Amino acid sequence: MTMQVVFCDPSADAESWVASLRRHLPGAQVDNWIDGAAAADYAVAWAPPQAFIDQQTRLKALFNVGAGVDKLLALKLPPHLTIIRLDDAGMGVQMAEYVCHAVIRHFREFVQYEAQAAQGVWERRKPHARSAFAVGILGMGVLGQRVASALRHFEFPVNGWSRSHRSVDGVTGYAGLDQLPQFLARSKAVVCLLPLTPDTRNILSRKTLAQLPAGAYVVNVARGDHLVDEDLLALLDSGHLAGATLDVFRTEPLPGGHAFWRHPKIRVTPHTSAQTLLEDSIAQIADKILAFDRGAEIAGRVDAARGY
Ligand code: NDP
Ligand code: OXD
Repeated sequence: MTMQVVFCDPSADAESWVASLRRHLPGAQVDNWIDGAAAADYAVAWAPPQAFIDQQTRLKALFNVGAGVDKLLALKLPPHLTIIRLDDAGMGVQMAEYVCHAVIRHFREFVQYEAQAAQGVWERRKPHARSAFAVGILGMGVLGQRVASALRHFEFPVNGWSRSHRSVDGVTGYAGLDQLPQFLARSKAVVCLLPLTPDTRNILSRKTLAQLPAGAYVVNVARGDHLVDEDLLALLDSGHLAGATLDVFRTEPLPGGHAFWRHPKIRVTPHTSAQTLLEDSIAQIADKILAFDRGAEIAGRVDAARGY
């Protein structure tokens, strides 16, 4: 029987994605989903509508075209649906360069140098001790580990926080809520790379951000709902936090009137820290579909009960 694959991403250029899937899976029948389409064996989808899930009743697995599955898990899914998320697929290196850029920009005081240059001021600022500038990464999964290794390349001390204990070369590991206060107190910059789950929603709040050392810097590249916007603004305005680089927001696009756009200590980018790359993603998904179909073990299985 010919393998049936259905693609569904209402925000994508479906023609290009379907064409790439067809190239990588020449033996399969690949179609873009339309309402009422026949049920397929495998789905390749990003943020599909509930009707897609309700109609695709015989899926052997759904391949999520992204690392985060929060939007997918917010749907009503059949309890035993196998979900596989993207595993790096070219996002790790992008995330590493984005986070290193944000951290180094703050650590090396480029903002201040730009202000000086605008005034024609030639003045060296006193260097900061790198060994005293530990960067804390919330979420030491696929992307967190890639970012950690890039930061280590620049010889920053790195702290990592995860749900379970993880031993990562060159990283001081912390796990669970019990160890979150120590992790925060020892991190001069904090980078959020957690999945959005009931346990991690609002994790960057006044309570946690106030536990960072005075003058700390915040980078959120995970999901907007991790951050309590008003709490960040209050701690920036009180002077406890030095600044923030934000790539993700509760409402995207970030509404025109949102205070983040104009705050002098906040830098905003449009959910671009690690973009999903068509060819890398489809190559990975196609390989995994074939492996799954022959019964082989594959990486990136989502545990829906855990939320990631
Ligand atoms: P992984 O699933 O590989 O890693 C998740 C990490 O978070 C793991 O280390 C996990 O701990 C940890 N974690 C989960 N829940 C908790 C918790 N309650 N307490 C402490 N630690 C927890 O995900 P990825 O690294 O692939 O991706 C991370 C997120 O990045 C995605 O979910 C997505 O939201 C975001 N993202 C953003 C992009 C952007 O462009 N802005 C692009 C791609 C992803 P443990 O190791 O113990 O399991
Ligand atoms: C993802 C994203 O989760 O693009 O992959 O945010």
